[in-house]
Amino acid sequence: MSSLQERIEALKTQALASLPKLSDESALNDFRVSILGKKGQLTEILKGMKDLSNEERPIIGALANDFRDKITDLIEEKKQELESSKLNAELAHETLDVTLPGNMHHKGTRHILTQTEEEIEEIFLGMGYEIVDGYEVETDHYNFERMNLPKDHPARDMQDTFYITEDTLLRTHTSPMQARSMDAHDFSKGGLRMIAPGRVYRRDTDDATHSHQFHQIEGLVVDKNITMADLKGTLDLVMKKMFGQDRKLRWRPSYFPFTEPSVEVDISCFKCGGAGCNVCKHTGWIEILGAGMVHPNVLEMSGLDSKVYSGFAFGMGQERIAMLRYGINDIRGFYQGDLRFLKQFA
Ligand code: FA5
Repeated sequence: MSSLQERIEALKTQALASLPKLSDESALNDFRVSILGKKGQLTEILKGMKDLSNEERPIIGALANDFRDKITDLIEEKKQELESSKLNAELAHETLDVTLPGNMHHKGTRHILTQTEEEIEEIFLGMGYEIVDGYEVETDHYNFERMNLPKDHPARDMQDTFYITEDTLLRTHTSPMQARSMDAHDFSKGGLRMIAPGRVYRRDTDDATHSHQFHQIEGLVVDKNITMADLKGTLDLVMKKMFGQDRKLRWRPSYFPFTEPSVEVDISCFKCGGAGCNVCKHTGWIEILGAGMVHPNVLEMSGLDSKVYSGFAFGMGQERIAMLRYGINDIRGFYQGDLRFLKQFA
């Protein structure tokens, strides 16, 4: 046997013994370079080929080629084996439990007063009303004078408020939107039907049912031949939609300078159904809104002929409606931002 053949056989024995012991890809790469690289052991051995006889050269060449092919295949196999065991180790380490709860994102909810307002708006939109926005900072002119409350009118005392200047104030009710809507409306194209929700202010002492700032929804319909029957039919329908078909309404004569006749509307108590309890102060009824037929002076101040046009108007307290619907016994809960209160209405 030639010495080259012996060296190849020895290299083969040694390589086959070392290969299984390699435990990572960089060791495997070093191993490959040490045998097959430019300065590798097989390359070195083959340099001796030039000294062989013509008979020996093809035999040794075939032997070397065999060894190179075999060791190349084995290195490739080992490489794949190392890669897959590395991947398996990573997978075992990074086990993902898809049944674990995810990261919950807290989702807020609309305020109960907003929800109440939207429900009422929905009902009126269904009846063809438009929704208008008003100004919380209002003029004395629109808040009082155009509502038939001239300066020094004693009924102004019922709605004292915060003044910014002598003629500019925080509005005490949403009623100024009656005058502003009539001013803006083109009556040659037909009647006016609107509601105006919004925040109002009064110099009231805060207690369980009163706040110095609260919300109202104004309603106004002005057209030819509007009568009190229209007002009664409209409010009957809206209140039954809000509070249920078995609720009864009671109409009491009242006084507002901007309506004539004026009424206050009570609803049969949601808690006792009319028998009398602590919620309705043992009367069976709870006051819910003020309303009436638009005073001729208010129509005339908007340039309308009160012999041709008539209308009805109403103003309801949003907090009052929400309190009645959900049995809330303190108005201050709406404004304190206590999540324990607010989350009940999510
Ligand atoms: C008015 O404000 C009239 N503008 C309503 C009106 C409009 C009558 C159109 C006729 C025609 P009143 O002051 O009664 O009326 O208030 C109406 C509603 O607002 C009350 O029924 C009540 O629900 C609510 N409200 C009044 N004052 C307070 C207060 N301090 N805190 C909370 N809600 C209040």
